[in-house]
Amino acid sequence: MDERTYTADAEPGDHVTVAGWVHEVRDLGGIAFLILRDKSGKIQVKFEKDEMDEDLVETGLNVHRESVISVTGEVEAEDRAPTGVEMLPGSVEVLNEADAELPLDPSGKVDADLSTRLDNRTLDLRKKEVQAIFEIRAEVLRAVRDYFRSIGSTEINTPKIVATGTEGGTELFPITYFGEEAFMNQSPQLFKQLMVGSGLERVFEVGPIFRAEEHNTPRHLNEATMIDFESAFIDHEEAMDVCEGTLKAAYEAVAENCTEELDLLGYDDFETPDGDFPRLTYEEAIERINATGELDEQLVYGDDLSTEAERALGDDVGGHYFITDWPSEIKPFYIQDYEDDPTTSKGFDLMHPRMELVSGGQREHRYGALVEGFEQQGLDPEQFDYYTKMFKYGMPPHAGWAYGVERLIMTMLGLENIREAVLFPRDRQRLSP
Ligand code: ATP
Ligand code: AMO
Repeated sequence: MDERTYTADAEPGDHVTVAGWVHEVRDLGGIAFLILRDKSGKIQVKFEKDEMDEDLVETGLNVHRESVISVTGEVEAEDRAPTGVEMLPGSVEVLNEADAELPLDPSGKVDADLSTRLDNRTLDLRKKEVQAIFEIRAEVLRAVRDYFRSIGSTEINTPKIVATGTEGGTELFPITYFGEEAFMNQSPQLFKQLMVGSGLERVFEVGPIFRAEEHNTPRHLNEATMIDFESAFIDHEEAMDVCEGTLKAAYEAVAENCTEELDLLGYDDFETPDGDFPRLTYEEAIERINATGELDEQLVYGDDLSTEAERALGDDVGGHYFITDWPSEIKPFYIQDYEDDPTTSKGFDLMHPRMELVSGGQREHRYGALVEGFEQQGLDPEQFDYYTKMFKYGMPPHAGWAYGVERLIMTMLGLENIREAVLFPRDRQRLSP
C-alpha cells in the first residue's frame, strides 16, 4: 500500500493516498462526489464523468457505503467542498467492499436504539460523537495516571481470579479453577491494602471489577472499570483531598485537550468543578434530605441512601460533595471506626448530584480490630488469612478509595445510560459482543 496520509493533513498541491470508509456517494449527473472518512475527518473526492477514465469513475461510484477504499490523487483547494479541499482521483482501490444493507447507519441520519447500537458497536463507533466519548475516557485515564504519578503512586495490577470475595462474599461470579471453586474479583480492595504494607506504600490500579448484581439500571454494570487508590500514612481526610484532586485533574485535562470532542457532544460550557467540595457528615446529609421534603418517608439514622435520597441531596447541594462519618454498620469491615465512637466509621463517599462516584475511607490496620470486624460481618476470618496475617507483620495506618470509571464519564458528559461509556457492556441481558 502507498504511504497513507490522513485526510486532515491533505493540503492543496499535494499528491497523496488517503484510505478510509466511503461515507457517502453523491451522483449529480456529469459530476459526482465520494466522501471518504478516516479517523482525522473527511475529504471529498470528485469524479468528472466525461473527463476521467471510465473504470475509475465506475469503481468510485458503485462502491457501497462504508466500504474500505484507498484513493490516490491530487489535492486541490475548493471552496464548495465541505473541508475546503477536494481530491481528483488518479486511482481508486476497493480494499474491502461492505454489504449494501447495513444493520446501523453510521452517518447517524437514521436513529438507532441503544441495543442495536451495542449489537453493532463497530459501526456505531464510526460516528464521531460516539468516538468522542471514548477519546474523552482515554484522556481521563491518562490524566488520572499522570496525577497519581505526580503524587508518587505506583501503578499495580492485582488478580481478577480469586479464592474469596473481597467485598464480603456476596454478589460474586463463581468460576471453576482447575476443579476448584473460584470467583471473579469484585474489587482490588484487599490486594491494594496489602501493597501499602509493602515497600510500595502508595499505589493505584485501573482495572476491571465483576459484580453479579441483579440490578438492571442505567448506572450499574456487571463488569465495570475501577480506579483504585490506596496510600500508607494518610488518613481519610487526606484520602478525600487526593480523591478531589484526581477528579479536578480529570476534568481539567478534558477541558483543555478535548475541545473538539466536547463540541461534538454539544458542550459549549463544559465546567471544571472548582472550590473545595463540601464535606457533609452522614447525619447532616440525612437532615438535609429530610428537610427537602422530597421523600415520602423521613430517613432515620442507619438508613442507606436510596436513589431518591441521593437525588434530593444532590439537587440541594448542586455540585460534587462528600458524605463522611457513615454509621459503622453500613460500611464494610475494612473501614476504621472512630476511637471515641465505635458506631461511626471513617468511611466516605464522593457524590455527584446524580449518583455516588466513589467509596473510600480510613482502613482498620490493627490486627485485632480487623479480625473482630470480619466476625461482626459474619465472615470467617480464617478464609481471609492471606490478608489478615500481613496485619501482624507491620501494616501502617492507611486510607484509600475507588472511582467507577464509567460513572465518572457518565456524570462528566451527562450521559443517560452508563452503557454509553463502555465499549462492550456486560449487563443482565448482554454477554456478547
Ligand atoms: P464546476 O464548474 O465547479 O465544475 P459544474 O457547474 O460543472 O461545476 P455541476 O454538475 O453543474 O458542475 O454541479 C452540480 C452541483 O455541484 C452544483 O450545485 C455545484 O455548485 C456543485 N459543485 C460543483 N463542483 C463542486 C465541488 N467541487 N464541490 C462541491 N460542490 C460542487
Ligand atoms: P464500591 O463498592 O462503593 O467500593 O465501589 C466503588 C465505586 O465503583 C463504582 N461501581 C460501579 N459502577 C458500575 N457498576 C457497578 N456495578 C458498580 N459497582 C461499583 C461506583 C462506586 O462508587 N473497595 C471499595 C472502594 C474503597 O473503599 O477503596 C469499593 O469497591 O462508582
